[in-house]
Amino acid sequence: MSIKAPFIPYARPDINPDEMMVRSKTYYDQMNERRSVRKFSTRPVQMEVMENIIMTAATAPSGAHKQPWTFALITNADLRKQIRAAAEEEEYESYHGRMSDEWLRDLAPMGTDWHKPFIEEAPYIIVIFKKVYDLHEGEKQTNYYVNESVGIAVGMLISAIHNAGLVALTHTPSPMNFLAKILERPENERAYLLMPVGYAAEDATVPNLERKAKSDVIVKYE
Ligand code: IYR
Repeated sequence: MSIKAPFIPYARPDINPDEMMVRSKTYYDQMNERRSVRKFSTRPVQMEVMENIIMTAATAPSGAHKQPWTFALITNADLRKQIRAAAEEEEYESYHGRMSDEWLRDLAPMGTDWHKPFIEEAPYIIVIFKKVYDLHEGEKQTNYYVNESVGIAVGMLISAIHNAGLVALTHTPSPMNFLAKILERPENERAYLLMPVGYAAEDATVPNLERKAKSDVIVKYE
């Protein structure tokens, strides 16, 4: 574990209220530009950029600081081919019977289907694994709030990707146990999400969606 000293002083540099206002608005405007993209360019991205993005995600808070995650960063063509084939097989079944009519109706505006070419086209695939428990020298150790912890880390991953000028898709092939098998992950790891990362294809489009208004998002108790 990574606690070095019992407690150490901590302070953030003081930001004056005007600058705070500007920063909060600038960041909101920047994040409000983010969109999930389903068509990727094959244009390369530096490995170190990807490492920085992932290490940003790994600064996330986690239950008892257990950091219950592994980020598989995949460029290997053969693995991508296998992952795409397995994902498309599962997704074909989902779109042809496993998903309810209501679900398919709700998804129709997103223009999704069972084809997942982005798994081979994007320069990187990140598969995020949650560690349902830790394994230390063959001994099981409990992790806490694993879904919350990994969800927070993925949120931070998405912001880091957007901040770097790249795009991503939160892809949830279902079921996704094939990922741990193909990537030969240890028994304590379960796939949480698959995320292609890179540049949007030049002809990429996104659905013309609106986000909820402030009044629909925030309920104040003053
Ligand atoms: N997992 C499928 C279906 C899907 C489900 C939801 I909810 C989405 O927001 C998008 C897709 C897929 O990835 O296509």
